Amino acid sequence: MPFQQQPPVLGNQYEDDRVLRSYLTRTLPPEMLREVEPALAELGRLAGGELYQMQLADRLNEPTLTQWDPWGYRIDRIEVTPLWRAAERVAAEHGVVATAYEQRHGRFSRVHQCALAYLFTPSTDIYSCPLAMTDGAARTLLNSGNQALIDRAVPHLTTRDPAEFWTSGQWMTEITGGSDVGLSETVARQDTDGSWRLFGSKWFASAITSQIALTLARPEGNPPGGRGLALFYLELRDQSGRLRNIEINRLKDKLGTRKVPTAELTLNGTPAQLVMGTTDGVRNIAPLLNITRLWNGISAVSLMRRGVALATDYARRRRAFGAPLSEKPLHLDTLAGLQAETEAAFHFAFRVAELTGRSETSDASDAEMLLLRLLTPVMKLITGKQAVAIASEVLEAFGGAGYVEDTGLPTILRDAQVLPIWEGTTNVLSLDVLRALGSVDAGMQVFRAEVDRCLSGVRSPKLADAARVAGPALLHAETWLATARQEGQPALETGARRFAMTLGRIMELALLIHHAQWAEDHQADHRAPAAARQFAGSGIDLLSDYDSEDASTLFGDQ
Ligand code: MFK
Repeated sequence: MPFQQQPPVLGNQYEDDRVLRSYLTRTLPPEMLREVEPALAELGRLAGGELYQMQLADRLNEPTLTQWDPWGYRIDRIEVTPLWRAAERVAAEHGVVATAYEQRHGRFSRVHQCALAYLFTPSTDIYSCPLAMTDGAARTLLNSGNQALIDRAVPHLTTRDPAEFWTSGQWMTEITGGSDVGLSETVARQDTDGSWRLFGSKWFASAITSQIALTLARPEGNPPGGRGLALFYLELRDQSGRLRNIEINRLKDKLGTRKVPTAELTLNGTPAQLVMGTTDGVRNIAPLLNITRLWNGISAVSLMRRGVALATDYARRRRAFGAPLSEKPLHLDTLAGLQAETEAAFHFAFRVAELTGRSETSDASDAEMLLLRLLTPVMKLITGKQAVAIASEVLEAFGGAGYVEDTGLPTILRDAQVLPIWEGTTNVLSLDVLRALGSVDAGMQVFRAEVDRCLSGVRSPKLADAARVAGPALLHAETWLATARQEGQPALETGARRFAMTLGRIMELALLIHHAQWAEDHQADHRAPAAARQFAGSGIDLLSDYDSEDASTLFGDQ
């Protein structure tokens, strides 16, 4: 019988996930965990079973745009793929957005929702994109206090009924740039009856199948820059289903996220409503950005987890040089590194979920609000980078099979590559970290307090060794910040990415150690401590051996 390789297999993605289950056991009240576990197990079953099989079968399908009907009418109809149609229904029915707003478990509702999103995401080809924006739009409208819009849209955005469920777009990016949003050229004109119409174009409008969008436009006469923009709400279609003075010019031909219909749009007098005030659109849309950045992190760890789950299973099925890969010390060491990165990223993303939940129920102290503001961009930028690196290693762990499209593996890498780009690139978020820190020391103080909280209960000698890596790295980051502030803005900006990524790795290490000590004490688990030790040895201080003048020397005139 000729050799036949067994493919990797996924089981129930909740039941098989030691890290998620252990984390939820530590974090949630026991009665709440008992209540929510059946729904998590059901979604885990779907994610490892039907949805995964559907995802593999859907591989070659892509969304289509039909701009004209046979009689010459402009219709701009988008068809999404069968997987995406199923994903919308599953997402609504399982409350992947709704859970955060039903508030059955107060501040823990956000953790519960993120656990659902984490299970749902890797089998649904970035349907997390419209869900993230929908969640962000619901939060932004609720924060805005605009009762008419809240009554109109939020029940649809947060329902479990697929027939009533709406998704939202987030149209910020214009051809002038996706980062420097203050350059936006879309104009808002007010009619004599007080209503508003938008004129301009949007260059990267993701998941264009949404029913509503939040967008930015400059009311005529407003000054340039982000402050002169206003936040608008619009509904894409009229009652007969026609787009309301919106033309979809084309769909983007992207490296990954191929199932997401991302469009270039022209707004030709699109009716829209002000959400809150006629200025400060960037500030007013920030709640949406922070929620989608949380989703970005949850998506990053979920893709990392998927890749590592497949690579780990495959290592047991693949023999080379006389033994399964799972018995080869070097292969195991590689997998251990991937697992440690994934666990560290997991604890960081879910810590931001916890803080978000506290902020949404007014449980958060001022210090926690500041911590959330600081950790959200740090978490987004570090997990995005980790997801790309881990996805790349996962493909390598399969050898040539990881490079072959119909294994489904290359999609993980392509999709992961969007995570450091959208919702703020690594550099833009590094600068946002400086913005969040401000010019006083309060930001670094809450950061240090969080690290201390995590490390204060460490008793296990091996974990204590890992914890000792965090202290010097944090001191170095604090010293760097103080020095760079004295040197001025160019020095601060030059080192901002190394600084932010160092903060990210310090926080991941601290949270991982904190959980590992708990898991050792309460679950006799020696794997979480092993992950913490691996991670501690994998480079935490990225500011070391760095000379701020190298960049200008390399790119200067001489
Ligand atoms: C898988 C899940 C992921 C979901 C994907 C969804 C797909 C959608 C695809 C996309 O739409 S990607 C495009 C997303 N775009 C961005 O993330 C924008 C990236 N650029 C930035 O974040 C820039 O830093 C920013 C646009 C905010 C710069 O604009 P400005 O006008 O130069 O900012 P400025 O003047 O510093 O800040 C204006 C105000 O907003 C300030 O408040 P004040 O007016 O009170 O001083 C800031 O403090 C505040 N602000 C800015 N960012 C904030 C924030 N407040 C809270 N949180 C933030 N993150």
